[in-house]
Parts: sequence; C-alpha cells; structure tokens
Amino acid sequence: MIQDLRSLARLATGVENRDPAALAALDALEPGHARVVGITGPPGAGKSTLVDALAGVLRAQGKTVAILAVDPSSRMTGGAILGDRIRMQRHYADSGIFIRSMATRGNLGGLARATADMARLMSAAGRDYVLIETVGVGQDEIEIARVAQVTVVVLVPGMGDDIQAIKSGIMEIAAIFAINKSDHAGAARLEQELRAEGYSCPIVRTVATEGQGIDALLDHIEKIPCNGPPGLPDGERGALDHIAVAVKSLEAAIPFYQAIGLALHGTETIDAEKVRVAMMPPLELLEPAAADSPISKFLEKRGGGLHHIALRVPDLKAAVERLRASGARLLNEPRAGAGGHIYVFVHPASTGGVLLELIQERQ
Ligand SMILES: Nc1nc2c(ncn2[C@@H]2O[C@H](COP(=O)(O)OP(=O)(O)OP(=O)(O)O)[C@@H](O)[C@H]2O)c(=O)[nH]1
Ligand SMILES: [Mg+2]
Repeated sequence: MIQDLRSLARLATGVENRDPAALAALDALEPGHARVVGITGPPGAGKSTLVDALAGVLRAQGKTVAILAVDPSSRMTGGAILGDRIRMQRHYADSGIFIRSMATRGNLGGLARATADMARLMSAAGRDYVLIETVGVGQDEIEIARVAQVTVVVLVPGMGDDIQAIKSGIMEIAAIFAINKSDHAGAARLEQELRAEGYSCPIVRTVATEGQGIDALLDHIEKIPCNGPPGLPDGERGALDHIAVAVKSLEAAIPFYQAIGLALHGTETIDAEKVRVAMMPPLELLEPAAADSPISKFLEKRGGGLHHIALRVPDLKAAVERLRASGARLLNEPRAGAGGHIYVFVHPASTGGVLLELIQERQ
C-alpha cells in the first residue's frame, strides 16, 4: 500500500501518461477496497460542488477520498478544470483527499482505460472512496462513467424536456439520480417525470451549495444500485456480463447490431490480447489487432462466431479456488482487464465446450 502522497502523485502521473514502468508497478499492487463512484450529468449541473460536498462528509467520517475530474469532451480546456481545482482548494491541505484532473488524451477508450487504472491505483493506495466527475451529455462519455461501481446522474429542475434528449446516454447507467439545485422550482416535477419514464432508481434532492441531501445521497451510494427503466439492456447487474463474437471486421459487423437496436458503447484496442473490441452490450465484438492475435487463429479455424461467454460471479477468488480443486483448466491467473475488471478464462474442455470468462461482480 502506498502511504506517501508524493510517491502516489508520481505513480499517478506515470499511469496517466501510460508509462510502462508505472503500469507494471500498478499491476503489482494488491487491489484495494475503494468504493468507486461516478458523478455525471450535464454541464453546470453542480457535479463539482456535489463532489466537494460528498468529500467533506466522507472526511468528517474519517474516510479517505480520491477525486478524479475527467473531461472527455473538447468543450472544456484546462481553465474550467482549474476552476474546479480552485473550488476544491479547501481540501488541498488535507492529505486524506487526493485530487487529480484528467483531460482528453487520445481516444475515448484510452481515457476510459486511464481513468480505470487511476481508480485502481487510488483503491490500491488504500483510499476508501474514489469520486469520478465526468461531464455526461451523451453516449460517448458512458465508457468513462462505467468505470464506476455506482453512478450518480446529476440533473437539475427545469430540464424535463432534456430527459428525452439524454435518455439514450447517461440515463441508462444511473444507479441514483440526484436532483441538484433543488432550491430552484421544479424539483418535484422532474422527479415525477423520471418516475413516469419508468426509472425506479432512488432519487435524491440535493442543494450542493448548502450541503443539503448529501447524507441521504451517501446512504444510497452505500447501498446496492438498482436497474434502469424497463426495456433497456440490463448488462450491469445480471449474471451474464457479455457474449463475445469474433468477427473479421468491426466496421462491417457494427451496423448490423446497431440495426437491431444495440448501442455502441465504445471501441478499444487491448494490446495485451492483440484484439480490438467493440462494446455493444450485451455483446462484445472482437477483431484481431495483429496477425498473431488469438482471434486471427480463431477466425482461421472457425471463420468467426461465438468466441466466449462472460459471467459475473460474486466472489471470483472463491470460485477460482473451487474450480482449481475440482481440476478445471484455468487459462490465466485472475487479472485486471479493461475497465479494471478482474477476470479469468476457463478452457472449453472444462465447461461443456464453450470458452468461459468469469468476472468479479462489482461490489
Ligand atoms: N442554486 C444552486 N446553485 C448550485 C447548486 N449546486 C451548484 N450550484 C452552482 O452551479 C454552478 C455550477 O456548479 P459546478 O459544481 O461547477 O457544476 P458542474 O456540473 O461541475 O459544472 P461543469 O464541470 O462545468 O460541467 C456554480 O455556480 C455552483 O455554485 C445548488 O444546489 N443550488
Ligand atoms: Mg465540474
């Protein structure tokens, strides 16, 4: 565990810059126990003020906090992030709060991965809470918000009509809604509209500038997240995490699945596995990223098709121990993949003929 703030800051910079030595050091760390909370919502909704208020309450409870302010859009430059920093400067003297801004770097998948690694680092460093602020206006930012175990979507009164507009984006990953600026008129109406849309998540009214509703919000954050409205994919909570299909070309395959209504949540290249991935919950499309990729071999042998099924298990470590004891063939030691998930592959010989990926259920 890293206690010393200066070494933590140095390692964080290395992880953000994707420095191989820093990433290797991160991989060598024992995983931590942090609760990773995403705070997302439209520009100006009061996300930073809310994060600041949450951090204040957590510190008063003696808990340590890391705040990651991530800006995936080109909307903001360093100036706005600096504004957040200044607003949060009351925390600067407090070593129990570690603040980091992360701006656009490379593609979105890259930023999501860097954010996931940063959250993992903060957890390994013993932080109790990692609060990730992202501006969430559309589908694009979802990947970053998904790094969190619990996502709070911050809305403000008077934006009823906008619910439709942002519905296909961040709304579907909300575990909790915070109606911030509830000192303004229209909070009750917004709550009714959310219910009318079919959202069953907890809805908490907050006035972040006054610290109102923060305890209630924290209570919900500590509980289990709920599901989104009916009819939306429920890829987050079920035992099935995803079904992976090997394809020759992502570009050729994606439109078909979009045509049947699946949303593209992002693409990324996983260098370690030599594979390009398109996330289209509940599917994951896999394309070889190199001639010697395992997916190339799979395509040669079988011409594409079902590659593996991924299931979430509540206690991966215990499951692995039981599988080992029963003689099952595991293909790797449990390790962290994209988004910080811990996973292990089990050989088809042990599973009835299908390659099986087991993923630690988020806690
Ligand atoms: N009246 C009122 N104003 C609030 C409340 N919460 C935040 N504000 C104000 O709203 C403005 C925007 O707050 P921020 O916390 O910067 O909002 P943000 O969502 O982080 O903004 P971006 O990061 O730029 O997207 C600031 O002037 C805050 O003081 C609230 O509960 N009530
Ligand atoms: Mg902000």
